[in-house]
Amino acid sequence: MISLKICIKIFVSYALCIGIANAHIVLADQLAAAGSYYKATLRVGHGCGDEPTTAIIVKIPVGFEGAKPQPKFGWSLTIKKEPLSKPFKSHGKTITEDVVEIKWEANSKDFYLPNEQFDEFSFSTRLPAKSGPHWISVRQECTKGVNDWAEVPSSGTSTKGLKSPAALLELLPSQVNHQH
Ligand SMILES: [Cu+2]
Repeated sequence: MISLKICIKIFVSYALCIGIANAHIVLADQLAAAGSYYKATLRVGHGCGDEPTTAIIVKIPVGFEGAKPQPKFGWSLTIKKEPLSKPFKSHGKTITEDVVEIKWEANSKDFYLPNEQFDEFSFSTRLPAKSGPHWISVRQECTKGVNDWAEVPSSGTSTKGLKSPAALLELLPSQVNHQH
């Protein structure tokens, strides 16, 4: 698996380096403003070994509010909700439970994602207000075998040396304090 490193300079003083693995499961946009509404696009670069992908299951991290999947033709959606330890307000209503898991599953083998191809699975969410790195765990199921993209480095944000890292999202401090 090849990976290269790119550095992005934001504003004058804020520089971030992010490892872009062209395989694995990574987010198309790995930088976002804390507290903003964000479209998370998970790019699935390969199958399990040579086996095609049959399902993608995303664990929505704590603090990511109101996650909503983008449907995919030929794939069924399952959305799992759980009660929140800290209810929050949205559009004047108190939200007491929220989405914790989204699953896309191919309806038949016609829709399996072959190892030779890539695809994207998206959901929208409101991001936590606190800046810093967040890791999104993804389970990839194939006709044979499973990849658990859940490894997180003990410190920092480099995924070097990790066999199946979780998808990294870096939240930048936001100037705007918008209450939706
Ligand atoms: Cu990979």
